[in-house]
Order: sequence, then structure tokens, then C-alpha cells
Amino acid sequence: MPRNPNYNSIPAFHAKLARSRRILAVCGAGLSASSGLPTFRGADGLWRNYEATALASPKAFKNDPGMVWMFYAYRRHMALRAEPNAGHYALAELARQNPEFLCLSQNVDNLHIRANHPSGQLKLLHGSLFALKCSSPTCSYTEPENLESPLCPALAAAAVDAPSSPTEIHPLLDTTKPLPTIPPSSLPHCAQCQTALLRPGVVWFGESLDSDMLADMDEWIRREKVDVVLVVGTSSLVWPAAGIAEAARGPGTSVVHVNVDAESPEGLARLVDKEDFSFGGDAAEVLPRLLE
Ligand code: BV8
Repeated sequence: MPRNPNYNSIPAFHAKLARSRRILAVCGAGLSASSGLPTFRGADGLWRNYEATALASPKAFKNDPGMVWMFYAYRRHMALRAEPNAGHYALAELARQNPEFLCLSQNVDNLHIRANHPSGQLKLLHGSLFALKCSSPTCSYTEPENLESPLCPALAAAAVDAPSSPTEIHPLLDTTKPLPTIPPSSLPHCAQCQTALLRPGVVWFGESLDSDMLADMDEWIRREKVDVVLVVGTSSLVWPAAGIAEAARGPGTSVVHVNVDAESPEGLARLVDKEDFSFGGDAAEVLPRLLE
């Protein structure tokens, strides 16, 4: 398949955008990198000696809820301290200008919402760090947004700011020191059933995404041809999010990658159609230029 000779031309993309109406975005952790939040698989993606994915699972929570809650308390605190960047605001502005733009985000950091992205044009595929729910499968308790940090005294060690000097290391990331062990009795419990632990309202590996949200998303994609799919700051390794762009591709659809690795062999390999574009650089800098 011939590559688009203008795959990284902003004027060429602007010409495509000008004749486009239905636009979809699939966003990942790279969108929030400029807001200071670590990505999952980048150099900073390891949390102490753990892969984040080894902590974002029901099995990890069952085995050591204290450790998993420290991981989430740390990320909640960092996300609360972070600010939306120009990439979040550019997507929110596009939504205000174009009711036929839908943003799907894998990010759980709440930054789209804090950028005032119109809620009807945003779907959080993997939930939110700030949603809570009961960990018991028989209890329906949910809390859509809890911004407290720390959530309880036992998690205070996680809810501290990253050190200002690059030579200092966050106490939780200092693998020379053991992590504090938190007994389940000291962790947040469900106020409704009064027995089970609360858990973060995110989708863990091995858990299904919200079926109603997936149905709405599929209906939006199938309703009419999608003109542009923006794939922003994601390694496209996590399913089913990784499959959305190709599922939305129709005749003439442009899939547009925005990624720091766009000019790498992996990045260039993502250009699978002569209509596709790929722009290298920080999403916080590239998106505003693409969407201006
Ligand atoms: C499910 C919430 C049914 C928690 C997350 C096939 C079909 C279906 C499922 C599977 C399948 N194959 C395998 C599976 C299982 C699994 C999966 O995909 N595993 C992977 C690892 C192979 N999927 C699931 O379990 C999903 N559930 O399908 O249910 C089912 C049930 C049981 C069994 C089978 C099927 C649930 C997945 C949801 C997991 N939860 N997050 C939390 O956050 O704690 S996923 C997590 O990864 C985050 O949401 C994150 O956003 C997401 C994806 O990562 P990225 O966002 O892409 O981040 P990453 O670091 O990888 O990449 C960053 C990118 O940005 C890089 O490309 C980098 O170059 C770029 N970048 C960096 N800086 C910048 C930048 N770009 C621009 N500017 C910058 N400045």
C-alpha cells in the first residue's frame, strides 16, 4: 500500500480536516506526558520493581490490596497535582466546535474533564482514578468522583508530592526501602455493605470495559463513515482500545497518529493507507497545531 507522500504535512492534514465532519480520537498516556504524568511503558513506566500492568489487575488487588492502593493513591495524588495541557484543551475546543467529534480516552487521570471537555463527547474507556466502587461483586456501591488525597490515613505515605530536585527519589519509588505494609483493615471500606474494601473505579487487565459504553461507541462508529481518526499518544498495545482505529476505518478515512515515535520504524509502520498521516512530537505541542 503506497504511503501518503504528505503523511507529515500539516497543511495537507488541514485540507483533509476542512472537508471532514465525523472525527474520532483515541487517546493514551502520551497525551498526559506533558502534564507530568508517567506513561505506562515509557522509561518511567515501571513503578518501583513492578510493571504498572502487574498492579492494575483483580489478582494483584486480591493478593495485596495495600500495595495496589498505594499505587493508586500515588497516581491519584500526582494526577490531582497535574494540570491539563494544550493537547487536552485543543480536543475540548474541537468538541465545542464540532458536535460530530467523539473523544475516546484510555487515560484515567481526569485531565480531559478538568480541561472542560464536553462530557457528551468524551468516553473514558478505562474509567477514572477518582471513581470508587465496592470490590464485592454483590454490592452496587459506586462513587463517581472522590478527589480526596489521601483517601485514608494509611495511604498518606503515597499521597506526597514528587520531590522537586531530580536527584531526590519519591519515597514510594525508592526500591532500597521496603514499602509500608498496609493491613486491609486500614484501607477504605464500602459504606453500603460495610464489609468489602473499596477499589479504584478503573478497568483492570482481565476486566471487561463497560458494555453500554462499548455499545454506544460501536453505534457511533457504524452510524456513518468516519472521516478522521486521531490516535494520540498511545502504544496501541491494550485491547480492545488498540483495535478501534482500524474498526472505524472506511473508504477515504484518514487515521492520524500523533506520537513522539512517529518517525521511528514502528511509527512509520502504522501508516497503512495512502490517506493516513503521522506527526512526530509531543501531543501537547502537535495537537493544537493540527486542530487550530
Ligand atoms: C478486556 C486502567 C474482555 C487501569 C488500563 C484482545 C481482545 C481483548 C482483550 C485482550 C486481547 N488481548 C489481550 C487482552 C487482554 C488485555 C490486554 O489488552 N492486554 C495487553 C497488555 C496485551 N485487555 C484487557 O484485559 C481489557 N479487557 O478486553 O475485557 C476480556 C476479559 C478477560 C480476558 C480477555 C478479554 C482491559 C484493558 C484495560 C486495562 N486498564 N488502565 C490503570 O490505569 O491503572 S490500560 C492502561 O494501558 C492505561 O489505560 C493506558 O492508557 C493503557 C494503554 O497504554 P497507553 O495509554 O498506550 O500508554 P503507553 O505507555 O503504553 O504508551 C504511551 C505512548 O505515548 C507511546 O506510544 C509513546 O511513544 C507515546 N508518547 C510518550 N510521550 C508522548 C507520547 N506521544 C505524544 N506525546 C508525548 N509527549
